[in-house]
Amino acid sequence: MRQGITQDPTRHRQVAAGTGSLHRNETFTDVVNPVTKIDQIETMILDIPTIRGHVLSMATMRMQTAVLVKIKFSDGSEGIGEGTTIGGLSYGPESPEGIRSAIETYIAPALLGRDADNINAAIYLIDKLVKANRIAKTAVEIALWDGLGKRLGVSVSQLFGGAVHQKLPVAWTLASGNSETDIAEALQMIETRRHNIFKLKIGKRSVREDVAHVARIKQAIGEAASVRVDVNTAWSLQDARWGLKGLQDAGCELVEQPVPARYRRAMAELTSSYEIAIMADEALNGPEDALEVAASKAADVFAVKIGQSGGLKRASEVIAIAQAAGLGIYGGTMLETGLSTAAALQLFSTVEALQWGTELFGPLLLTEDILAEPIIYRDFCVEIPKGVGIGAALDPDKIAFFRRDGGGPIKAVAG
Ligand code: MUC
Ligand code: MG
Repeated sequence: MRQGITQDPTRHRQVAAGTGSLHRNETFTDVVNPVTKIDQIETMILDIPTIRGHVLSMATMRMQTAVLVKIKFSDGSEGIGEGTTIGGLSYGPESPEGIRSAIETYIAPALLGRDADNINAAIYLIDKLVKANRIAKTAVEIALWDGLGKRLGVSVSQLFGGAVHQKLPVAWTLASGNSETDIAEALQMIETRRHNIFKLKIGKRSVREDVAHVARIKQAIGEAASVRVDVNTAWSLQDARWGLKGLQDAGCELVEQPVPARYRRAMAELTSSYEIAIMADEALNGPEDALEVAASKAADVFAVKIGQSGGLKRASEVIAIAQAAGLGIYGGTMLETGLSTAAALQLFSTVEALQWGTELFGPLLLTEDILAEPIIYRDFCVEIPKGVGIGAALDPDKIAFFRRDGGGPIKAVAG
């Protein structure tokens, strides 16, 4: 345990509520209605095995690593958050270790002693002090929303204006690396009514082999389910022209991020040249990217990820840009545990039209989820967790079991 990250004492003052006497610099409002402060921020890394190898173009996952954040507030309330990426540093610019370090070293010290109820003030402060590091910011922001919801006795969806869905369609990713295994998995998911939307991970093999793999799976499942693919940036524009032509003919309905994130002109060419929908994922890092992608017509659909967007508030801004531009919306995932999945569901439940559904299946890819009450998946949908805050509580035994360091959280504590 590391302690001793202290805060400016002028910002943090214990108010003796109810004593009837005002301390120096205290106002009557402080005493009657004491401000809840951010008292302690704790981080930890969990390593949780996946149920099978998850083969993506840039990495094969056998383990998912999540960074958890617990915030304790001065009134005794708590909030929990998560920041998770995929495949170490192979998916994006933040690693689990970097996420934890950004929180401990820069974000937590700036927030200690601040007003816990003013999440906008916290977001603006951190954006000023910390550039990029969107997943780290997301983990902390989720914990702030969770704490606020719990103190007010409402769900985070309520804080975002209210849920308009109780459940949402949820896709499953077929990524065993083997067509026959993928077909068996898909048929079982359809049979048990768990999923009827499948996203296939491609981009590791040649374009020709990938198109054949997709065609085989689509043929095997027929009209019982829809098929989409995610190339995770693996193709050149030339590859993508052949790939899209073949995928379209195979009955695939959407291609996610076929070319690298910065190839906006290539994305625009593909979007205007084929009927098959083009979805932006890695290209969308917050509202500024969203505006650029929309303005340059470089996608038909946005995969909105709360972590990649920089938090729930920034994700809601990405959603607003998609809505204003008339683009489709898809609730994306970084294959997070139930914690961040619950937070994302709170936000997506407030969005009227999610034309492409969601892929918020992260907990199902893990050998065990870390929530006391698992998120419910049935009838091809995921249910929005009920309860206050993000609607999720951690299972302490599972946290203890999957912690990378086996104990001793690193804590920043208000002095
Ligand atoms: C991604 O790139 O979209 C989402 C589902 C899945 O299997 O991988 C992720 C990442
Ligand atoms: Mg993707």
